Amino acid sequence: HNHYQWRKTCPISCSASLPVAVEQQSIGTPSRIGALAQVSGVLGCQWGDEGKGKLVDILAKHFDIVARCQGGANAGHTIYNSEGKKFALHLVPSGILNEETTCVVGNGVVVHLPGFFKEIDGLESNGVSCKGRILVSDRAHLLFDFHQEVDGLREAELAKSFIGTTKRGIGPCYSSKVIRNGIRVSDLRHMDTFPQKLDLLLSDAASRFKDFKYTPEMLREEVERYKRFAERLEPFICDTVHFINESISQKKKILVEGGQATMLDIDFGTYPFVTSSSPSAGGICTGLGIAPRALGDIVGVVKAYTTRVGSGPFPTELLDKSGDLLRFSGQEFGTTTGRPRRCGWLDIVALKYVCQINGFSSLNLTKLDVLSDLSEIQLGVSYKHSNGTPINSFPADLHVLEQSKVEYETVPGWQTDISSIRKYSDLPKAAREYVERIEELVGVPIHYIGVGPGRDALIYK
Ligand code: 2SA
Ligand code: GDP
Ligand code: MG
Repeated sequence: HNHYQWRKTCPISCSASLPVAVEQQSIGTPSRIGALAQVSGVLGCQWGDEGKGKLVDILAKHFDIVARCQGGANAGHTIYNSEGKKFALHLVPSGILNEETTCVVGNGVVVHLPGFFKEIDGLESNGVSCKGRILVSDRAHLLFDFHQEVDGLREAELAKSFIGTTKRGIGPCYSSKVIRNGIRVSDLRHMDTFPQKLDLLLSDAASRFKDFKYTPEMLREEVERYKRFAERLEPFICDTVHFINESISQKKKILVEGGQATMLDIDFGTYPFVTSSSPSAGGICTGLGIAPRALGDIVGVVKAYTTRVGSGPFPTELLDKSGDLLRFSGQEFGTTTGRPRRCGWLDIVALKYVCQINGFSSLNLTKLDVLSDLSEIQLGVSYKHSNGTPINSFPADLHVLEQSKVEYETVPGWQTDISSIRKYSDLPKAAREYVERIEELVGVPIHYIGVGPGRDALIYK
């Protein structure tokens, strides 16, 4: 299908969600997976944890490079190798299990070095060789332990209106970056001026938060620690903007792995209940130095239902026992923090908004297997104001969003285990109808369907 055909077959007014200028490629069958564009991306369509890591791990063998462009160790990507061994990745891109892949941590990522080295040590001790395979941008910003402490202090200060961050220091580190006193990876090559820069950051935090204790001893210790980190990091440091663009000229294939998702985007998400980076398509360009025209396919990853961790609006949330059922059958607990995820029905209004922003060439519908026990499934297809008038686009105003009423379409369930099915035509009719109804409503084809956490549990449509 191309976008033109999709527009024609879409019964709902969905032209706005279709990027007109993007030439759609025919991709997605197992034999044509290699036909994904030279520079492709995998991005989250909801509030994170859609299963991006799994798709990136599967696609990695068709790419030379897998790159992260935003976020940091707030991300939690769970993947399984061919023996079924589980890996939870945070800063290291999900291409690492594929031995041929070079992994890039781009300029848009915020890097917590203690966590980064811990992650590498964990991978190495589990037989995954990282040596010479991970490049860290010299332009990436360093996330210090104090950023994490400040993250906690800010959340405490917000009291009942806390954001529910991962407390990984993400917001405070991007704040340092944007206010322009952040410290970058390249600064580790100038340890003479490093103490002054760090002193400025720590003094700033101490003057802002009365509970933030800062002593000269702390600075000395942190500087010593970072001298050691600087030495260890040296072989990883790279001008990744140059590397990526040279690789593009050499016709190497690059896959960009998004962290979090568009509904958590600093610009497009449910602000202020968002993360501090751009997990949508624009973040690929700013976070890696890739020109917009170089971007080819972008695959959106969307769960067959919706989950969210942390606070903020969630129009289709299920607060009753059906929400608990989804949480337990989907094992919906945070990969980084272990927090239970809020669960609800698939939100088509939000999904159409996200498709519009990102211009996806195809979608990966994940965790379809989790819905297998249900006799009926609901799709949130439109929002109305409390006075009954329709809401035509995803509202920026959280008051409007909180007071809006979701209208649902009910579709039958299939009540059969689908986890061992590998061919689209073998799925029960009701499952296929669910998939096709989503395609119809959002106007983007679903090329991949997840039916289990394992590497092989993917149906190519
Ligand atoms: P932060 O830490 O400043 O980025 O938090 C701001 C909001 O962004 C949400 N966020 C996430 N949501 C889902 N998954 C994420 N990664 C982990 C995972 C989360 C975990 O894979 O499970 O383990 O809890 C992630 N990272 C950030 C966060 O919940 C806030 O709503
Ligand atoms: P990410 O942050 O988008 O990479 O997603 P996470 O790894 O945080 O969360 C997704 C969870 O769902 C992980 O535990 C995956 O192993 C699991 N998963 C991914 N795809 C599927 C699927 O199709 N079915 C089931 N049952 N689990 C899946
Ligand atoms: Mg995750």
